[in-house]
Amino acid sequence: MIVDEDRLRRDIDANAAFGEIDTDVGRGRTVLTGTEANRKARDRFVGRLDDAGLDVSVDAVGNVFGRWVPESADPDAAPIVAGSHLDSVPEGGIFDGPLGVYAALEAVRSLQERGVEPARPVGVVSFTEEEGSRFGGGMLGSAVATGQLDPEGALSLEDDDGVSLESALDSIGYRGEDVVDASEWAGFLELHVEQDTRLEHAGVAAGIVTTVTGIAQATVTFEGEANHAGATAMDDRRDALAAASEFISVVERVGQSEADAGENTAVATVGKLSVGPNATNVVPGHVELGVDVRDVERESMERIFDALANALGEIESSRGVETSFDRTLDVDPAPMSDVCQDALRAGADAAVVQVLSMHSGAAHDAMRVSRITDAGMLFAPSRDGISHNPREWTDWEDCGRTASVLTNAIEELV
Ligand code: HGY
Ligand code: MN
Ligand code: MN
Repeated sequence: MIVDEDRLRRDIDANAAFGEIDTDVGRGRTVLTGTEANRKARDRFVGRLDDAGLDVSVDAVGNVFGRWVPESADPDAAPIVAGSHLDSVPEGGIFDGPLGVYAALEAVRSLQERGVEPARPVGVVSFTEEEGSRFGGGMLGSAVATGQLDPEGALSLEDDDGVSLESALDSIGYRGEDVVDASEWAGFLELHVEQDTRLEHAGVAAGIVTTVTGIAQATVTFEGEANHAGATAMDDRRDALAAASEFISVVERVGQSEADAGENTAVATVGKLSVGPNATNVVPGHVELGVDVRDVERESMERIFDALANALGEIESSRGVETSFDRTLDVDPAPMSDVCQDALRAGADAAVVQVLSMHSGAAHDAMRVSRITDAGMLFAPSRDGISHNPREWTDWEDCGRTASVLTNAIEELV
């Protein structure tokens, strides 16, 4: 194996301690952007970049970028960059993000230790707020790095308590200058856990991503009338939560029918909901929920949203509630570049690792980067396909094996 699997394991293990949650299944972490746990994870990563002799910079939205300019390289040549993210969802796993960040660093250390002489610089990046768990949306740092979101707009985003990204980054000392500009990169590679069972079921060690699914999210509200749960007759109610639950079953039904009609790549989810006043003896007056719709085809995502808009209209008239529907995220499906897919395939051949081509059902920073330069993704197997859950697990040998493929692919491109 051309990487030091043990050193990679130590990095991921140490990172897992930041924001570690108390769970009796697996190892979980909650590392939201701008928290103390996020600062510790960032500090450790910066320290490891320093140890490897990379020049480290932090940009205006906290993207951390390490740059290796070997003697053999033309310092002005466009770099090849690899990386991912260090933030997590609440009670997430320890590999989603950190595998890609630390495998990218391990690739550079491997190139250095084997005396490889790249003709161009190599970059390692950790993007801010990929999960969108605190400031909403998602893939925020990579959106700024690719000009799809302006830094000011990003910094003004607020969490549920009204805290801005700007003050959150200031509070941990990670609001820097300028912005990482991915348009200057010759290409970008992201190693990530598959978060699905296809590699495991096929018994194949790595996946090369063809297309990253499109993702669109919306915030939907239901305004009914809070009232006494005991004294209000059933037909006198405008129950916001009952209305929302009818909508939620439509989301599931429409997602399922689109999946059945296609290649089972369409998904639709309601994963976040708040209800007011949230008391057992009060008919709910207000509900706000988040909808997440994805597919590798834009058209099917729009068909799902059209069906949801119709359902809201029917629920409004049948239940006498008012609803609102605001798109909060909208990213087209992202084909990965042939150049990067070929480099990953060559990297797998060199490492004698069998690969499978597949789409990604999860969204990733690589989809943002693919808009302005060559981008590619490599998957490592996920045990039982579980992710966004402390049970998320990828064997250390698979981490090492896919990090070797990533390293070979970088070597192909530099
Ligand atoms: O939601 C996603 O697909 C990614 O984990 N942010
Ligand atoms: Mn994730
Ligand atoms: Mn991720």
